[in-house]
Amino acid sequence: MSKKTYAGIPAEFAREETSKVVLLPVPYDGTSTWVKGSDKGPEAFLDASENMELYDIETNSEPYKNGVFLSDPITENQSPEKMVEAVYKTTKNYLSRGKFVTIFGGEHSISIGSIRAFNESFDNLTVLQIDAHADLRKEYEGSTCNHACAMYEANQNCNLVQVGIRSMDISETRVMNQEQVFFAHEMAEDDYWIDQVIDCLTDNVYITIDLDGFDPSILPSTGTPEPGGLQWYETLELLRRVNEEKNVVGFDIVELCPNPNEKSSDFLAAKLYYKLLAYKFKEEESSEEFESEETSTTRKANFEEDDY
Ligand SMILES: [Mn+2]
Repeated sequence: MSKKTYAGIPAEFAREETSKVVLLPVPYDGTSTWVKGSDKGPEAFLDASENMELYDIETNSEPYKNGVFLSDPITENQSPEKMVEAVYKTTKNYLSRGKFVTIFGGEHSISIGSIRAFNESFDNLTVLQIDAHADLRKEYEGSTCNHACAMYEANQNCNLVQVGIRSMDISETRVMNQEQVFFAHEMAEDDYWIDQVIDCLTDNVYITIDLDGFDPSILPSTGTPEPGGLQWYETLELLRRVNEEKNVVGFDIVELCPNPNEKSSDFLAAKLYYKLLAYKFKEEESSEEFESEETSTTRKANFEEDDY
C-alpha cells in the first residue's frame, strides 16, 4: 500500500525515521465564527503542493531532500480543549525525537497546543505571529481555546511579536504589548519595519502564520479577509531574514479556507510552506559548511603541531 507523501515527493524522502521535517495536519474548524471551511485547508494545501516545482530558485536548493514526513492528521474534535491537548502531545512527541515540526491548520486555535509544546522544549522562545488579528482575548464564547484567543497564552508565557495586525477589540489593548506589535497601517508607511521586528526577537523563534495576515488581493480564501495586509515579497524578506539572523525552531500555517473556484490561495500557502523550509535548511547548510571549515582548520593546525 503506498501512502500519500507531502508534495508527491519520492517515498525515500518521506520516511518517518529519516526525515528532518514532520508535517502535522490539523484539520480543525470547531470555533470559527464567520466563513467555515478551514478544516478543508490541509487537503487543499497538500493538493496544491503536489503541483509545485520542488527546486527553489532563490536558494538554489531542493528543500524536500531534507526529508518531509507527512504525519497522520489530528482529528480530535470533541472540544477545542481536547484538540489543543492532542496537538500539544503530538508536537511534544516529535520534538523529543529531534524533528523540525511544522503544522498546517485548521483554524488558529490549533497553535495554542503547538506553542505550548515548543515553549516547554526551547529556552526563551519568541512567537512571531503574522496575522490580521491580535487574537488576545482571554476567553471567547465560553472557551479559552477559541480562535480569538489563539495568542493569549503565548502573550503570557513567551516573547510575543505581532505583525500585520489591523483588527482587534478594544479590550485587547489592555493585554497587548504595544512595543512588540506592528500594525498594518504603520508598516505601510515605515520602510524599516523588518529591522524593527528582528530587533524584538530572541534567539529561538517559532513562527505562526495566519494566512489572513496577507492582503486579500493575493490570498482571498480565508475565513476573515481583511484589507490592507502583507504582500508576498515583503513577507518572504521578513521570513528569510528571521532565518538568517535567528534560530527558527518550527512553524505553523493556519486559516486556509479553500474555495474550489479560487486556487491561487491554496498555491500561495503551498509555496509559503516550501519557502520556509528553503530558508531554514539553507541556513543550516551554510552554518554546517562554516563549522566544517573551522574543524578542518583546527585539524590542520594540530597536524602541523604534531610535525614538530
Ligand atoms: Mn486572523
